[in-house]
Amino acid sequence: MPAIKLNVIKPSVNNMTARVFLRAAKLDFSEQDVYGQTRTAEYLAKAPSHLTPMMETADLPKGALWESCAIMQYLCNKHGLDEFYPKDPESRAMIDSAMFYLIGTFYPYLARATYPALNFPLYAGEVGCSDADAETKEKARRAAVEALAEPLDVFRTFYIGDKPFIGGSKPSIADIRLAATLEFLAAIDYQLPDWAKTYVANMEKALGNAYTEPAGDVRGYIGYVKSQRQ
Ligand SMILES: N[C@@H](CCC(=O)N[C@@H](CS)C(=O)NCC(=O)O)C(=O)O
Repeated sequence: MPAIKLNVIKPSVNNMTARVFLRAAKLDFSEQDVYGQTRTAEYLAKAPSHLTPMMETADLPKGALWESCAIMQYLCNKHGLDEFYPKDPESRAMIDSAMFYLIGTFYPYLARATYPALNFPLYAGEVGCSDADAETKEKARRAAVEALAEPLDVFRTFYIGDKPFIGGSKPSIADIRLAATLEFLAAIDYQLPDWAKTYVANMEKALGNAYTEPAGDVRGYIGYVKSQRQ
């Protein structure tokens, strides 16, 4: 029985992040599909956040860890995976900054822009989750779509620069987080700039099936929701 169990919801890019990482890092793990089970008493007893991805391992003080980036950081620290998460403080600071910027700034816009098309619930307090009419909700969604371009370009100009990846010549955990996130934009036929298309293609090429297999679940789900729309 592997020491690591990853609880996942397969259509999610937050989950895709951890799923790609565990495969790319060649760690021994098992995967449990918990779609529809995150609010059961059994799951909540382990993870009161009811979130996925959620990793279980006896090594952790509470046996459980959620937040995709924290899972990757922990596993890199635990297994000395410096190629994904450099130890040098300055290089590591750039990886951490890229991941926090993604989770704190880019992802909220992306969720508001794509979740309605994906049939995912929006967060309480958002226009899209309110009793506003459909036109008002769509106006708010379009504002989120518009807002994506600026932080997306910051990944190009600041974090990636003239290197192929945020991590340099090889993908880092921040690259896994960014590439997985960009997959959701297909749900709204967002016109990714050419550099971003090349970047995602290079990620898939560099990581091979470790990327393609979990990406297949996200892409399959997007294909399904799009087919339901027609
Ligand atoms: N910032 C978190 C986001 C996690 C998250 O929002 N997970 C969603 C799926 S996309 C979830 O598990 N929702 C199930 C629920 O809340 O019951 C991460 O990167 O892991």
